[in-house]
Parts: sequence; structure tokens; C-alpha cells
Amino acid sequence: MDRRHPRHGQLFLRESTNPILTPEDWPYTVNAVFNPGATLGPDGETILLVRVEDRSGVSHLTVARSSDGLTGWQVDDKPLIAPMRGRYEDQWGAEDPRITRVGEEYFISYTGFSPSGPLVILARTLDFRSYELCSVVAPPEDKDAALFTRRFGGRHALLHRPVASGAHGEAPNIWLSYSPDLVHWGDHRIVIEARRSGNWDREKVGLGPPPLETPSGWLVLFHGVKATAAGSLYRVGVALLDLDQPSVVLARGDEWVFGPEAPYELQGDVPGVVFPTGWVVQPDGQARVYYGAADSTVAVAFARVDELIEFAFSHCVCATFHPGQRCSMGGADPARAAEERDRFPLRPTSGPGFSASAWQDPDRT
Ligand code: BMA
Repeated sequence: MDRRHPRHGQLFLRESTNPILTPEDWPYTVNAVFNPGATLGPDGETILLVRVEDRSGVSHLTVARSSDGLTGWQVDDKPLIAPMRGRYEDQWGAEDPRITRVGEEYFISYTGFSPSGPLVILARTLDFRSYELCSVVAPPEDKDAALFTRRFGGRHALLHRPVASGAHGEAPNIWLSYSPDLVHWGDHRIVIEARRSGNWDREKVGLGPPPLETPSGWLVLFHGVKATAAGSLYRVGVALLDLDQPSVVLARGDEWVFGPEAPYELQGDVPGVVFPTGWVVQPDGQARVYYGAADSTVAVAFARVDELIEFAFSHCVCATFHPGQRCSMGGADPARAAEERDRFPLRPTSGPGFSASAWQDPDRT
């Protein structure tokens, strides 16, 4: 591990051999390898599903395997998921996968770059050698999605970001949607907002790796973007969501917990980017966080799950310490606190599929 910057309170430590995967490691010619989904395979090996940008500029997803998760990567000689003739939804590229294991199955949520814009495609696999598609979650724009590892009141839940760029002043925020069957998605709720302020997460926020279930709540890493004269800086924040009602924010760290500092994060196709998309938790409570560095290589850093949870509460955006209890501001921008948002909620009144009681207590139906 890299201990060159052992600052007090540093939550993430970089692997000293970073970047752990580069284009030179690929069995075929590519431009960049980054933003990998991560999981443990059926045999306990670490599997990364890596976004690979070829030298035509289009991305596909290829599997890399390692027995220790850090070294000795075996990279498949062809993609698992790639644009294919006649498939509109990812015609211009398959990008930024997240992997959620549910029992024996692995669900892959990735960004399909369609000619209409980015959208979220959900696929499933048992072995990372073949896959089948489940659904396109919604029409464009949508990105940065991951499924929860369990259901809520019988429904699957997905965090995602329905707005891609915010280029026209709209806020790219993280939303939660439910599905009874992984095909039909609805009951959409806003969860984590970009703070429209001077903060590091002001331009947009997007989910990082899939939410991680802990006794204290669902631990979430998210990227936050701030535009600068030199380009956008992508940093990482931490939040905790309620175990039973994951649309409820228990805590959200005010400061970023990880940002671009190492040379391989500051130089590359897109300098100033750390973009975590996968994590694997070790039995000792340390998470290996796999991330794309400068949209060019794959790197890994280590963080303790309990320290991340502690940080979210002790550095919550509401500026009060409320361990184990929901944030009074819902983790939101102070100017648009949860109470304000709840004052005039949109409530469906009738129609098939809607019932007043289900709406009021959707996570417990
Ligand atoms: C986002 C996505 C990511 C990329 C990041 C930084 O919008 O496109 O794939 O890593 O920008 O360029």
C-alpha cells in the first residue's frame, strides 16, 4: 500500500503497484482500460469487468480475473459485452459496469451509449462467459446504476442517475427506482442531490460501486464533480442509506473522501478523475475499491468500512452528529432540505398498481 501521504484522517490508501491494469496488459490493442465492475467469482477469484476503449473510440466490457485481486490478472481475449449489429441501446458503446451478486447470479448494470444518449442496461450472468439481457431501465438519459443485493417488500431496487451531463443547468442527481420483475421500473425517488453550491459535488453526482449492506445501513460511495478552469475534477463522497427504506439518507459526508492526487490519476485521457465502480470487502472489514484513473487505467485503493460509516456521520452535511439516526436534512442541500421537499409531495391518486398505503410506506409492502 502507498503510504507516501499518511495524512491524519486519510481514509483511502492506494495500492503501491497502481495502476494494476493498463492497456499494455491487454491481449489485443486498446486505447484505455478503466471503470471496472468488481466481484468475487463462483470460485472465489476476483473478477473485474473492465471498460475497454478501443482505438476507434468505442467502449466494450472485458473480464479480467485474479486469484488475489491485486496481481496476476488473466484478461479474456475477447469482450463479454460489446456493441452488436442490430442492437440500438449500446450501439455507440458499453461503459462503466457495476456488478451485484444475488445468490448464484450476477447482475451487471452498465451504461449503453445509444444514438439517443446514454441509458442503463441490466444484464445477468452466472459465469462471466455468457450473459443475457434483463431490461433497459428507462429511455435516455440515464447512467451510473447498480442493483441492491436484496429486495424491499418483494421489489428489486436500483440506484441510478437519470440525467447525464447537466449541461443545460439541470441537476444530475441519484435516484432510486423499484421493480417487481427487473423489467418494469417505477416508484422513483430522489436520494442524493448534487449540491448547487460551491462544493466539490456541485455539478453532478453519480453512484460509484453497488450499495454495500452493513448493520448501520447501506453504504454508498458516489462521485461528485466540480468544474474548474482546467477541466472537471471527479472526487468520491460517502453516504449511508436506511436499511429498510433506502430512499432515506441517514448521513452524507460533507467532504470528499478520495480524490485525484497520484500521477496516474492526474495524467491520462481525462486528467483529474478517480471513478470507483466496484468494491470487494475482505473478512477483516477492509474494502478494496477498484476505480478508473484518469479514464486510462484501473487502480485499487483500500478503505475500512467502519471508518467510512463513521466519517459519514461525523462529517454529515447537516453539521450535526447523529449516529444511527437519519439526517434531518435528508443529506440534501441545506436550501432544499428534505422537509421542504416533502411539503408538496407528488402523490398518485388512483389507477392500477397504485394504492395509498403502498405509496405511504412503499418499502414495507
Ligand atoms: C463520466 C463517465 C465516465 C468517465 C467520467 C470522467 O461522465 O463518462 O465514464 O470516467 O465521466 O471522464
